[in-house]
Amino acid sequence: MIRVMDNPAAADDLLTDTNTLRQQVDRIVASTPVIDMHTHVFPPEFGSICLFGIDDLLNYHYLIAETFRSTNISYAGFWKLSKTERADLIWKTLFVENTPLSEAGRGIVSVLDAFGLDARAPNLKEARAFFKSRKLPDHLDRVLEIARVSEIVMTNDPFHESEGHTWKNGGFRNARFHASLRLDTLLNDWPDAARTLAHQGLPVNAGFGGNTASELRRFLDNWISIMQPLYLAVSLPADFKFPNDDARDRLIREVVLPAAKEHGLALTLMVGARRGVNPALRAAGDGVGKADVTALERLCAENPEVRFLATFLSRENQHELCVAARKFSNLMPFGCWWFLNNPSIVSEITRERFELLGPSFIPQHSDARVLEQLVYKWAHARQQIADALSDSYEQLLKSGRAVARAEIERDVTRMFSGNFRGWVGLKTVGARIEAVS
Ligand code: RAT
Ligand code: ZN
Repeated sequence: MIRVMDNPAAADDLLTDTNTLRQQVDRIVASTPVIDMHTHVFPPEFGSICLFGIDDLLNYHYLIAETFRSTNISYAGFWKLSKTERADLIWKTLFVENTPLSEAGRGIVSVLDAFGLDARAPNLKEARAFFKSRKLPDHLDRVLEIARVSEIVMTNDPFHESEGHTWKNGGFRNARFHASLRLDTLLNDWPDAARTLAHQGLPVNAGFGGNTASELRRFLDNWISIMQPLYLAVSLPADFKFPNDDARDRLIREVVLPAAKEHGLALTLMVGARRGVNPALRAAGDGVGKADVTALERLCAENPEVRFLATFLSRENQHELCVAARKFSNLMPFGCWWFLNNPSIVSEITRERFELLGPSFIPQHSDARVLEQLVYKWAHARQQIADALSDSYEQLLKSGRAVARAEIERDVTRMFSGNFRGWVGLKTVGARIEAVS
């Protein structure tokens, strides 16, 4: 029985009809601006690594891996092609000769549809002409508007030369973009990183001799002041252990955690990638492995003053991650990462998280690499989040508690931006995006 009179102020607004409830949830989830807290998208100031348009969209490593399943081209033959030729081959293989049933394939269809382009076109002539005609700053605004993304967090690795030029020339000015300081080269490729730094004149060595740890702190401090990142981040292999008897453990304890504490920066861990399972596929050649969530629990337990954001790549780790988050309030689960970013799995994980964590998690990040991917990644994720949320509210209604529209808005805003804002201490409000009616 629904006791509407217990809260007279909200009684008029209570959604006791399930159809109306679902319509409201759909509308609010579709229109609430989101902070995309992990992407590989860059603003135009970053030059050639700011990817956009049909050729970059089709050269996405998700689609490259799928193309090899439906053609006989050799890896070497494929990589010899130009970007345009690869896009033509991917289009022909996945969209003309086959039906684009996969999530990455459907994503291209959603993007083309959003811009009024023909997803059944025999070639890329029309799509190329369209994207060529777009002025990048206006196009960026339009994409963010369609995707209802208010702010974007980039992935910025100080060892990546492609970014160096922009940072050396004063960085970027687009207030909707934020940096995150990525530590993959430092933590996963330590001998190489040590060599590169020594080459740059930093007195560090792979054996941690001399003042290596304090020099690395200086290196991080310097990049923190240049990038002003919202968090420090690293992707970790499926066999990541903590504690462990390796260089990564020392770097985490002696360099990364002290830097996080001193600068008040959250540490983002993305666990479960198995890099280079098939190196011939290049960026498309990484796999997935089940990781040990107890490593994350120990990090959270030993460092209560550090806020951790965590996502796991294996479906098998999702339940353990939820349980870990119930134990540690300095742990924020986020996103359905990479191979998990498929509607059926997003639905499953989001429902599991509602049941175990209520609204105290970040449901999704896009991981977009190409600007227009924001359009499909967010449209598709929003559909699953809205369905899962509607079902949760409906169950609540059946148990005797209706929700009001304002409460739905509060919950969705919390999950789409509030949890992240609070976690990383982000106060500025990005460009306001009007809600659709
Ligand atoms: O999801 C992806 O596109 C992967 O290629 C990786 O970039 C992953 O997201 C990462 O950040 O390491
Ligand atoms: Zn990523």
